[in-house]
Amino acid sequence: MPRLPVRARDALLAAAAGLLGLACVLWLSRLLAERVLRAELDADARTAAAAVATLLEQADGTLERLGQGWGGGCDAAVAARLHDAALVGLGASEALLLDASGTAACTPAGPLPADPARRASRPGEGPVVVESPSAGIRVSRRLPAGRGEVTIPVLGVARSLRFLEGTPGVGLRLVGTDGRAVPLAGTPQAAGAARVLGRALPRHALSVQATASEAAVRASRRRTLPLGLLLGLPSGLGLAASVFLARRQSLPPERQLALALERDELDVRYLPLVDARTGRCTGAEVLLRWDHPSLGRLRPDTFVPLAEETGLILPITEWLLRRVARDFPGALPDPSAFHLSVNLSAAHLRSRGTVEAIRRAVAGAALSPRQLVFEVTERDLVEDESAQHVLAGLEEWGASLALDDFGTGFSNLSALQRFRVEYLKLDRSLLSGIGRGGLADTVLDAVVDLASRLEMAVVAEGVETREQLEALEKRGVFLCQGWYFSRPVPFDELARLAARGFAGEETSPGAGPGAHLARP
Ligand code: G
Ligand code: G
Ligand code: MN
Repeated sequence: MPRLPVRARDALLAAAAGLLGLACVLWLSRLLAERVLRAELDADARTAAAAVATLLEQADGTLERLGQGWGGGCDAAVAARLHDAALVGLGASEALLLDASGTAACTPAGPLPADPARRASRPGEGPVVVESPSAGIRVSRRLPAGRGEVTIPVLGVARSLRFLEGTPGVGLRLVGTDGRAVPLAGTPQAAGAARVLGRALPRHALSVQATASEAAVRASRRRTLPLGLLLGLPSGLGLAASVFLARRQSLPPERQLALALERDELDVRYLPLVDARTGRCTGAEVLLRWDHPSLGRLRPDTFVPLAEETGLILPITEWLLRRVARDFPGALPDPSAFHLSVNLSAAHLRSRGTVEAIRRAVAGAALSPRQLVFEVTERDLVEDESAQHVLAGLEEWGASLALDDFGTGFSNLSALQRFRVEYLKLDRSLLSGIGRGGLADTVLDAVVDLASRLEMAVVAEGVETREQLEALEKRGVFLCQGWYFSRPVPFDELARLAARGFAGEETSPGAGPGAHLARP
């Protein structure tokens, strides 16, 4: 039997589709992580900007009050004012008053010596931020009429932004118009941040930026990863399964048939053969069925031609015989007198290994070759060497031969003389117009006459009505199969029918033929 496993290409395609599905969902979870992180940074920046704006406004007010009425110099009264304004107003212990030259300064503790370097570092007009890691942010204000400048540190900013300290890798900074950045809280991003979200202060030329490091970005992705996997794995698996099934469905029919054999999708039904004289079921014809995964139960005329064309009919018939050998004898009342007929095709007659394969398939079974009938159609009964070999081999083994579909093709009568054919099976088309005194009756007469002259037992196929049965009986044809008696049935049903028999009306009214049409 040919071994036809799942095509590697289908499996690979399905796996690729599954991975693609998983990747898409993971990518979406990554997008989600990015959005969440950005929303968090934006909220941080907004909160911090509001806090910084409030502090700067307070500082502006304080600076204004300090500057008013200062005429230069740094006596005890000025220092005390500076101390009160800074400390009381802003909680800042450091505050600085610079004179017009910008060098001499006054602190809450008293005068500072002139320092040219200090002047050089003075920024321009208006409230500004000076970078000063120890003191934090400084706010400065120029005094009117060039009297000098007042500057104080804005403390408390970092204190009010403590909320950020729990998030590693996330930091806040204040950025001036010159682009210089002062760290406010959290983790300062020294070597450039992976994500930056800024918020401008409404009344100062400053903005607050919330930053996240690469590590923080990764941590955020890690948070959405379980969700991504939870959704992505089933989606990926589902996608892989659908692709695999779609590939299976789109397989060429001959591959589907080969897989059917491998996957046990084939089944058999038994069509009872009845002797109308006694009503006894003396045998049955084995018929194939295919439970196709998407098309449902198929009858053999839809796939047997394909099986014959591709040569798959050989392994299929071997399977069928193994199945018959397994079913037999079941609960048959008289197994040794029972005949089972199996259809052979032209491919069987062409293959020299047929007899050996058949013998192997039923070896060890309770079925003897005498109980087997092999059906061959007229068309296939050609006089070539291998057909002769096969038919002679079957005969030698002890099996019988039936000529199927008789009356449909051109009968190769010379072939009939060469082979020992026990049965002629009248094709069911011969019965269709019967009993109306037309040509159909004449043809049936001639065929039955020919069969009896050839000294073969005649079997009528496709007996559906009482009229057909009577027409056959009138001509001496008693072996019948057809829906009048029974549809093809599973083996246990066959055994039941054989035990009960098909009694005629005269012996058992009501329970006779046709009263028990079994499912096909
Ligand atoms: O059961 P149904 O009427 O569908 O059968 C249709 C045809 O399929 C019949 O002509 C019958 O001979 C053929 N068939 C059924 N089973 C087999 C089989 O096992 N081998 C071959 N070669 N033909 C079969
Ligand atoms: O071709 P072959 O003789 O192998 O096939 C016989 C087929 O005829 C079977 O598939 C069977 O299902 C079908 N058959 C059997 N009895 C009847 C019947 O009474 N009417 C019709 N229409 N088909 C039948
Ligand atoms: Mn047949």
